[in-house]
Amino acid sequence: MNVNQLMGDLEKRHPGESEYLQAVKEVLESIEEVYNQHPEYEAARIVERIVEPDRVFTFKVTWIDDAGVPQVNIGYRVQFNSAIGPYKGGLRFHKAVNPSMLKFLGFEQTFKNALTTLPMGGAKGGSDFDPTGKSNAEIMRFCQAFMLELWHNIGVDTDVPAGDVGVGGREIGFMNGMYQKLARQYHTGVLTGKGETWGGSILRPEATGYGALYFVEYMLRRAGKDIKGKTVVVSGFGNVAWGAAQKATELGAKVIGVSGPDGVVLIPDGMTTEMIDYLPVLRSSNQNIVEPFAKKFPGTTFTAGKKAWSIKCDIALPCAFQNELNGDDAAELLKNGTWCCAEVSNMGCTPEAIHAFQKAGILFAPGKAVNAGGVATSGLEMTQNCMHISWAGQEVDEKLHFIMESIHEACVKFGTGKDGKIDYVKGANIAGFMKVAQAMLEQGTI
Ligand code: 2IT
Repeated sequence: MNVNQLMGDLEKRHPGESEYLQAVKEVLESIEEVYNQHPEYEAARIVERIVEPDRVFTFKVTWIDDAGVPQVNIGYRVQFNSAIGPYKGGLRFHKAVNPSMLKFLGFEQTFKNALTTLPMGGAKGGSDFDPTGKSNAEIMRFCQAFMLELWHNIGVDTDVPAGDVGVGGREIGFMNGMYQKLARQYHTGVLTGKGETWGGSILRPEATGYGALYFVEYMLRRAGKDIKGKTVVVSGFGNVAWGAAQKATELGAKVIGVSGPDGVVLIPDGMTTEMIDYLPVLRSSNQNIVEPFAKKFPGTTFTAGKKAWSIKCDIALPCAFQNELNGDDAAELLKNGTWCCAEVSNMGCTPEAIHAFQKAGILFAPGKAVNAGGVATSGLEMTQNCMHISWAGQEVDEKLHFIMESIHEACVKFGTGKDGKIDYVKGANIAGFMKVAQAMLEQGTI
């Protein structure tokens, strides 16, 4: 394999799709050495086949806003790879959604899902619909209009969407209701992230954040460190940041910072239960600003225009969006003594930031390993739906622990260098890639 040539060819075919090309490049660079030891992969042109999505659906979504005015958005579903199971992955509603973003996310999802130990292929979808400032009724009408197109292409054994940025339990509810009406299919397993009374798994809302902290615990334990008493900063204040803040606090860490697009809030004494409970309230207000947090809780301070990474902390947890932590942010964190960064968002760090962390030798782990507990618990939700049962929280939590531990072990197995140091990026990429590549090889050229 020649990474430069492959990237050149891909760029010609997908010009300007920067996030997608960035995600592919990171994986190809990490797997190059191992790939070249497998002539059978080269002969089957696995790498050329694995970087292209199986298919991309694009559709118009027309809906009526509260003023009675018709609005038009674009909807997408990228079915990336089904070698190890039905397509699986979230839906993102955000104004910046475009084919590049969804292809990068679908590509990442393919390897992440392979790491979970569960049989799920990779997909992603969403729309450039911006939930900011929308009423509940507008959200409902949009979700229904979106499903009016999407329902043809999904199903319990074909493609199972879930939430992502801008899509939580409320949106999944509106979409599930419309799916059932359109398809006249009442299986509970067509979407995941459902409410507990209609097929949702206990702990699915918390799972991304909880799983991330379990992974951080395994990583710290291996490095002879402990999370107790350490300072943690999370970015964002959505579902992922909420679960991460909750579990970090429960494990004895102090969450001293949270951020939004408008700025950062410093919480000198660490988050309280009341503060953690306030995060979903703030999120569902649809204003997309974090400043009200500081207004609500005396003793915390809001700084406009600053990022979470300006706060001095031991552990940095990007929980919001791709490329939210760049080279300058990494330099600032390192200067302030941060010694661990785990991506909870997908591709939360730029290549420059990752390089800076690795060069400094601090603990760093990539999103596809750290945040895989979310989709893994979606997989557990699918299992419960197919068995027509629901597991107790303890059972789901035990399974989540087991999955995160096995992902950590896979990273250690494939990422340990000759010097004994673990490169979690390499480990996660090789472990995920090898599983999908082998599955593709055994199923022929299709
Ligand atoms: O990025 C992700 O893994 C998700 N948004 C969750 C996907 C899922 O199917 O639960």
